[in-house]
Amino acid sequence: MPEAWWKSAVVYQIWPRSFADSNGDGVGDLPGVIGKLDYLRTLGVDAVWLSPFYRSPMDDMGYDISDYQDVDPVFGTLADIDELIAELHARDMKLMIDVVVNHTSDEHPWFIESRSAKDSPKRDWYWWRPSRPGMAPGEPGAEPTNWRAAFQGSAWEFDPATDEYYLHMFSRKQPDLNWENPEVRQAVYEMLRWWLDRGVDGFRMDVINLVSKFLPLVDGKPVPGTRFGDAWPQVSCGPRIHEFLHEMHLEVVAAQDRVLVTVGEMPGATLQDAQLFTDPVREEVDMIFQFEHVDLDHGPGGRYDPKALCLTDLKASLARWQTGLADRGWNSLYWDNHDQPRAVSRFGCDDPEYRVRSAKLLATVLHLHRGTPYVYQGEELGMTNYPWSSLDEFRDLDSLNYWAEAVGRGDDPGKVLAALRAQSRDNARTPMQWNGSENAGFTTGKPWIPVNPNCAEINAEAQLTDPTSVFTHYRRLIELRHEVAAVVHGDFTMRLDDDPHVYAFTREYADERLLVLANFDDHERSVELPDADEWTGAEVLISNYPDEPGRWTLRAWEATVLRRAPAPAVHEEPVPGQS
Ligand code: TEU
Repeated sequence: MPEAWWKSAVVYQIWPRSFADSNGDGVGDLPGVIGKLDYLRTLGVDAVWLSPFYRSPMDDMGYDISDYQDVDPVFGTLADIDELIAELHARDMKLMIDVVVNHTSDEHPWFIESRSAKDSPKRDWYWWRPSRPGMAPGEPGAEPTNWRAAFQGSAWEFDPATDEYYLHMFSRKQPDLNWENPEVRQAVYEMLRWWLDRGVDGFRMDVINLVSKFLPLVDGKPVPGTRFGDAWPQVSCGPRIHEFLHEMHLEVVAAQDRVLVTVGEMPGATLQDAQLFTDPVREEVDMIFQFEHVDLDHGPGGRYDPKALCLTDLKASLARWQTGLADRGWNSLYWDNHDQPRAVSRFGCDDPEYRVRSAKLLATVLHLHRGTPYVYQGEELGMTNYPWSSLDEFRDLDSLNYWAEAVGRGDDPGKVLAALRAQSRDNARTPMQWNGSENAGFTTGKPWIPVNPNCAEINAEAQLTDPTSVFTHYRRLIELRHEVAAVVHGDFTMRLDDDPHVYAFTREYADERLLVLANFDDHERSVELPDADEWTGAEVLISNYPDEPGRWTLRAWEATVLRRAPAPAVHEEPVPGQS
């Protein structure tokens, strides 16, 4: 097999609902995506990860699928997907689709059949349980376990048709599939092979570490402020997870004669888990999306209890993953996706004075790590969080459910809104800012979610031809990954571990060495490296200041990458008389 192409690739994530609307209905669609492929070619990315476009009631914006083998009419048709695959391949880009197989929609025919009767042939395709012993079905507190769903409330929904409950780790419209049943697994593998036959090049697997649960299902530790318990330790990376992923690899991936890419989204997975999941000899997945670094600004109350990020924690975390997967396995690298607030507002500074600089700094730091970088739509423009001012602007069910829960228990609505402003997933979901017109060039109709008013300043049209733009900086970073072997393969060493403001590391490959220096602060910071002398005269590979970088005195949000050129080859003079 040739070397895995995804090791030197940069992947671009498209969340189709907010990318580009071709028909004026206010919702992004597949023809809209196809119309922007030259933009992606200009950026230089190698592959697209396309978030769900399948038939769906859209309770969770497409992560609740009612037909895995069709396109939702709001996004287009199967013919559009075929065209997208062909147009991507014509531009030498790959397509990774998002597969959501921990759960289906409650409107999927499998679930409709399953819920119809206790003796339905598909009953066991989902997790059905009677009420708690001694309690009447449907009575509050009679749920089979005390588990809380990721989107608040109980993880069990009572179904009066058969007087039993079904499990849903996310919304009640997302019942969990029972992977213990081999028929379920075979149905999933068959569906994935069908997509490979259509030409897709790989899969991003939604919450795939939840498909093996610890049995029996038992109560979790109480979650403060709720009447529920924590389900996570019982459903995450259960005893059969490696077996299931290996089986999926054999049934779906190994049979192909081309190199595919698989990435498992795995909230709660540890580095030790990742070392197993991504070890190539185990044949499970190529890489995982881990959450450790994006959970560092969560307080004791979780996502909606945000606290300031401590840079030394971030450095320690990412360095552990770099080192931990250095010999076996592979990292995925990301700041942003459709579930996270915008990185520049969260880890950088979205104040106009430092927005561009800090967006470039974050990009530089991430793209110089070892692993496969993921760019989320709009990140390459330095798009920011939205200035939310009232609840009616939000669309995400997680945000709306959190509001209902928190305000319902008496939390101050102002405080709840502030938490959503910082942490809502809708920050990532406002429309892509193509130009400075009223709807940012996203739609000619009424956008399904508000457009960020800063599209007048932050938009693709203005940045494409500007050599100082965030877009141009990303483009150059992507080029570096393709041109400089040390960026892809180099060993990673964290430097200045305890410095609270400066993120510094080296990459080393053969005789090529890179030094990355980044100041996460609006004040000048100086750095002292014991081997500073060795970098005298080193080439500046990329920097976010236009003039000669400060080197050992870093200005506000300055990021620089230095390259020590390989030592010139020594040519030995042939000794006369010897051949
Ligand atoms: O996300 C899984 C996940 O655990 C989170 O990132 C989730 O957004 C968070 O718990 C909410 O607070 C995946 C998808 O990426 C997400 O969009 C889906 O909503 C979720 O699975 C269910 O399919």
